Amino acid sequence: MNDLKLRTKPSGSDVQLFDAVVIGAGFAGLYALYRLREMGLAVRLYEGAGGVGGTWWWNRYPGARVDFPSAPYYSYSFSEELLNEFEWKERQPSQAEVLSYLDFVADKLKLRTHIQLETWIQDAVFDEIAQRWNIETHLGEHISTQFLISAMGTLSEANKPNIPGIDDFAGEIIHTGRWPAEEVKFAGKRVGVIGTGSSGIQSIPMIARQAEHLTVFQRTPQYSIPAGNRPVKPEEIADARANFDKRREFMKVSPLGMPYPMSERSALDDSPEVRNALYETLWQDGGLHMLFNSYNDLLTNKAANDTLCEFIREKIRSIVKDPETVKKLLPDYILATKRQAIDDGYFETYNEDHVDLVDLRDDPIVKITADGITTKNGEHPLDMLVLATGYDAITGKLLRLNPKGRGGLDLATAWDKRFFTYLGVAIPGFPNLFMVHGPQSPSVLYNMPYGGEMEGDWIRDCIAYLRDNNIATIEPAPGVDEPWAENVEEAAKQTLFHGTDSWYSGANIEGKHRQFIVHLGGPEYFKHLTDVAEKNYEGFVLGKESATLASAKA
Ligand code: NA7
Repeated sequence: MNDLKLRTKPSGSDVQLFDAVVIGAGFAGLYALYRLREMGLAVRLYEGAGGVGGTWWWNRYPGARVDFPSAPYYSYSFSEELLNEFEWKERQPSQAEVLSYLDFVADKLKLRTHIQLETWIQDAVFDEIAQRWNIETHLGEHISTQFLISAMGTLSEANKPNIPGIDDFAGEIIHTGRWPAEEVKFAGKRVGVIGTGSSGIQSIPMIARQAEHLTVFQRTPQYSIPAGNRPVKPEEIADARANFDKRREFMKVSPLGMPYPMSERSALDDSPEVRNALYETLWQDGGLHMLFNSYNDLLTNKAANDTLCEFIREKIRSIVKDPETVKKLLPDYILATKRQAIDDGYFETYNEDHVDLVDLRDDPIVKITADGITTKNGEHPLDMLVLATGYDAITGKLLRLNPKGRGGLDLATAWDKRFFTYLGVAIPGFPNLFMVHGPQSPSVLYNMPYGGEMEGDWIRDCIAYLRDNNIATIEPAPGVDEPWAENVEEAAKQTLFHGTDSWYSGANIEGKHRQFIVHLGGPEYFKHLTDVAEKNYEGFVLGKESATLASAKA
């Protein structure tokens, strides 16, 4: 089967020809489009949503915002012009502000004419004779492209929980990752929220402000840190603009691609008094940087991690008044090994009389009915249900597309036993398919806009190399995925991430491989990418006889 040559679709005048097709108009897809256009390729970006923005288009749930003190750092780092011309308003920008930034970028970089919105790619098959990808959209359009770039997002395939009766609910059901553009009204309604990850924790206080009654269904209590959001100060923006180059230097060496220095001290170097005083200062300031500006071993040393766990548990005890609710809210996993949440008054919300917390570990959901949720211990009548139940993260969207590579082998079959890639950017058996933020790349545990730029640059340079050397195809050599998987595993083993069930390791989706799919090497990872390129794409098989470039024909 593997040596079978497939010509998958008849070519004809209705087939649109491109050098490269990018899927997804988030940070990563827009950047890839920009760079590939810049080198003169015929490129089209397809996006299912009605606008650019990717995850920031879909996640309009109340309270959605960037989770580290980021303005102006949760943005593209490559262009001084973009930094100088966009006026950030909040330290941790809201979903609406990030979306307006990406709209500004799409206009500024003149990307819109190359973007086709409201179009889902529903089929992608590699044609081994033409050495090109044949693509079909949900509108029935046929496209032939030499290169296919997946920038479909890591948190884009919503997880609808498999709860008996979920489709019987008579009220409105909304997933946080598919939030409608028009305002959702909670006033006068009995609302249920399932899930207390980042999305639940951000939205619960906002929903509680309006709803007549709110019931939160919690499976795992979380450590959450105050967001500490505030208007960005003019001097912070001025400083970022004045230190454009310095900021990029910092990001390059930072383990997480962040533009500020990280602590170099162990949490165990300080006395409990000194340590708690530092935690208190950072807690008051707010934001995820509490994890990195405090100590350098919170994610590598369990004893160090325990110190911050206990500090936050103590905060929960002091904020929440009802002792039974406190018990339900106290987390006991290794802090930050599940996605760390930030909040705006989350724990305080449980002091409100109209807010109830159901601990699903003691009182599990039995079924959803037309009128609400039935748990082991009772009925919870609801008018509206919010699913803050997360995503089939990192691999979900690509697996839904399920591209077919050499010999007609589809991705779901190829990844049947485990996820494998080379460098997190390519998959053996799938020539000329590149992923940005793919499994086994740093993706969600790195500054994503910056990581996306570096991966986008690598893909651009790779395509330029192929073009300059008259090479038609590139794909990982047989066997290179195994050492790469070991490399990913090795980096994870240096940390505490291995100890926790999380979506980083597929534990949130029934039947998904239990495999840690985030590369934690940070700068090491990007050095590896550069080394491979400098060695003329070591570990890849390069196929001669270049397919004619659509741009060359034009
Ligand atoms: P997460 O972090 O995956 O959180 C999902 C939450 O939903 C989490 O509390 C889950 O509990 C819970 N969950 C999932 N399935 C169920 C079922 N079947 N029953 C009860 N509870 C369930 O997704 P988020 O959207 O919050 O966060 C993703 C964000 O990370 C993204 O938006 C960025 O802000 C960063 P569990 O912990 O698995 O026990």
